[in-house]
Amino acid sequence: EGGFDVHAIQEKWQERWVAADPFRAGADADTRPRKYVLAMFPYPSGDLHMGHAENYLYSDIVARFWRHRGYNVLHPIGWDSFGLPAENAAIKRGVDPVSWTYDNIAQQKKSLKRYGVSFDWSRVLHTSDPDYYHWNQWLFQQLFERGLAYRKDGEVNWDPVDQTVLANEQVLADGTSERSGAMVEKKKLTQWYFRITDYADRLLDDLNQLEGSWPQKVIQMQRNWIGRSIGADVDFEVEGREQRVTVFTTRPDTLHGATFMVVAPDSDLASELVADRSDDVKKRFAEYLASVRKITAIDRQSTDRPKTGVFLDRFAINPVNGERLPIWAADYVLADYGHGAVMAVPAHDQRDLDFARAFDLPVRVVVDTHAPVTGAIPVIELDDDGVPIDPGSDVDFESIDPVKTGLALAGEGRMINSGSLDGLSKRNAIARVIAELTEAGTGRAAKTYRLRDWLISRQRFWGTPIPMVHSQDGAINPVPSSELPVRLPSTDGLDLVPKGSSPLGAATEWVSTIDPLTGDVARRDPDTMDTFVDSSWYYLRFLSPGAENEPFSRREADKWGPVDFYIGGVEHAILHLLYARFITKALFDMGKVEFTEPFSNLINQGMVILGGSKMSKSKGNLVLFSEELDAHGADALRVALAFAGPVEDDKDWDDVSTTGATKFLARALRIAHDVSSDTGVVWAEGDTKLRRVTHRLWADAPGLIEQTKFNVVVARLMELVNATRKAIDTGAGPADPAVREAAEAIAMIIDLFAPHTAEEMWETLGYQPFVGLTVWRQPDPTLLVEESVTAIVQIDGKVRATLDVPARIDSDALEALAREDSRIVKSLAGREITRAIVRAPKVVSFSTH
Ligand code: ANZ
Repeated sequence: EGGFDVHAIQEKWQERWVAADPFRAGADADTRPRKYVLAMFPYPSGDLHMGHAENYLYSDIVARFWRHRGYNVLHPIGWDSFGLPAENAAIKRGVDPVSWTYDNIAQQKKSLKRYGVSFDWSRVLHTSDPDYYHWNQWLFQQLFERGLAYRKDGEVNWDPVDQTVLANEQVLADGTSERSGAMVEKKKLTQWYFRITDYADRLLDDLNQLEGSWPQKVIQMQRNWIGRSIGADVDFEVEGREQRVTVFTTRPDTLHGATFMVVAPDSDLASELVADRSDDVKKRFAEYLASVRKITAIDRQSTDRPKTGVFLDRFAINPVNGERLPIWAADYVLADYGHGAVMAVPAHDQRDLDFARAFDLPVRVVVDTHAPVTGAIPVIELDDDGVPIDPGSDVDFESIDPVKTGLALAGEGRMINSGSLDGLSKRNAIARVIAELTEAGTGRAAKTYRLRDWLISRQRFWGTPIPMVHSQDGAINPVPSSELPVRLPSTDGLDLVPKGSSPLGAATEWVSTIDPLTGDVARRDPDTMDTFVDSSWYYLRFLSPGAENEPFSRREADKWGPVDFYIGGVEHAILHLLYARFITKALFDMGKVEFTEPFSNLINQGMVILGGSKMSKSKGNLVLFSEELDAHGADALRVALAFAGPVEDDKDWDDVSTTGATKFLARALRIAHDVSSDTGVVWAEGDTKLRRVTHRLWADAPGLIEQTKFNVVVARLMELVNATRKAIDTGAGPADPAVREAAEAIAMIIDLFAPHTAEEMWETLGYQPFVGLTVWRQPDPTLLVEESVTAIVQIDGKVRATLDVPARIDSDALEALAREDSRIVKSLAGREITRAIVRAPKVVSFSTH
């Protein structure tokens, strides 16, 4: 189409790029300022799809843009090549995971090269290469030395289909596995964890630095995930027991309203509390526990499930008033949040109220939610259940009694029935009670997080071996650093089908080793690391791709880090970004980097969808990248995608027009052919109208790209191409310097979107390659001043005034100016205008009869 051989042009420039390597990041001697542009690296599961096409287009636009602004740009690419798809293919089809992975990588590399992305190909990494995962092992041991990697016995999420544990983050809201879709089960296992909770406050507080540079939605998702609650820990004595029970509460102000205590049935505490009770109590508890184990955590917290529970035949003592509180076990209290126990305040907490009503437990109001926040302290009397009977005000307490209405009083008000707290506001009551508890040694201010430690052990074979050895006496020691990397054994002859323990455990020779400390016979840890470990620091490895004695060089990290622009899908809004932020902070604490946040700016692109729905392999509606490249060529695909809409929006592939893009590119290229190839033009002269269009684009393009309004820049290029064509055909003609100036601007700016076409134009215009390395021109300010024209104003066919107006004035504004003009007002002499014909910007014609 358009008379140009798109594929020939594409191949020509790709060969030249390979030969000259123009997009390699500048070395030390390069004095230009630096920008580090990174797109999330792909997973090598088969061919790339249009979502990748979009991702790498956007990072390429940004990378090319900063080069054109005179920066030394680092734009690397690698592969996130460990993980389940290779493993599942190996199991299903009996293929070797190594060749499956590297064949797919080769295919994806080929597509990205054909796409004309300006990567620095000298820095390619694959996380499944031993010289990469070596440093995962190093990282693990560094964290281990600092107590940030540890083993814990605990309830883990178990995927019964993939037969592996999952991080909390991999369990979806409906309780299914993000990977296999199976309903996730709970299982007790000893596993390795990274202590990300030590960083919870920093991970939360540092989000403030990212405001305005990261999508607000992502910041909010991270905040919610970390989920910090501020309140107090309160210690309760338990009758007949040495140890106290501690509860976490966000409402210590309501402590006088506690009427019972609830513990999580699946907590160790619950088992301890029933251990010395009667057989009957023990039996009822055991039955209840068995029924609870079948319910997911999500269902357990749902407010509309009927409340269930068992009385444990024990009593706790309220530290502020000595009251005896019956202790129950109920599933609405979770074992792994806070301390797995709550002080129940049914008057002010809905779940506690539902439970109290179900089991007929007392309810006591301690916050008068109708009291004015200032003024006298209300005096309220209580009935036997502690319910106020005489409000002493207009409020009809019957109508708000939680026991009758079933509605907890969650609002703010003044404290009542609370001893020393009476009359205080919530805020002051919280402060007072925390002071009193602290003084008495029965409580303290406390924070609780939703965030859990990061479970990193996986019972899979295509991942980084955990670099630890277990000796027969149970000691666990790191493999000496001189023996790293611990390489994966060959999977030849191993039964790879998941069985709940790592298949690597069956690689007998590999597993048996020697304890580095004692010299005794020992076993290697057979588990591998979660692949999110690999991607938590890969952006640093790109800085020192060949480093043999360290994961990356501190000097290079100081020069390039952190990443200036990080571009990828919103599906990574929580896990990957949180882990990368955590590991960056841990590396900062180790003195390995000087920054604490890995990604200064984050851009989330929308999805490429098809016919309104998500593309997926299972639906069979994947649009394959390599096929689209064959059909349309790289540039048309790139322009069509860039033009399809705002970066963050989903783009329906049905609406993306490669035909329009192809025509536009042919028009641009034809302009280069039509103008003179004399590079020595001076363009102070020439068609001013066209020059204004060119210079307005020079003025606006940088800001538009920085705001990621890529589609707007494409539209503005289309405007410039059309204006140039018009000047060639019906205006100043092809020899006009302004036409050549416009053609050069088109080549330099279109390079962001259509680099092959841009290079071809540049060469046709008589320049040496590469246009991709040119620095953009500055706009001429005199050409940006709004052009003005003279408009005439007629009354009944006679010219009565002339006006100096902006050339781009619209009709309404012009008519308004004309009506207000004093000469016109005078000429009208009170007559009424019956008709106005306006042709902006030149003529306004009024009739008065
Ligand atoms: C007494 C109280 C009175 C509470 C009141 C709330 C309102 P967030 O904000 O989610 O952190 N809680 C504590 N540990 C729990 C657990 N393991 N499982 C279920 N619930 C638990 O919620 C904190 C509140 O949730 C705590 O404050 C506690 O109930 C409950 F008017 O204590 B509260």
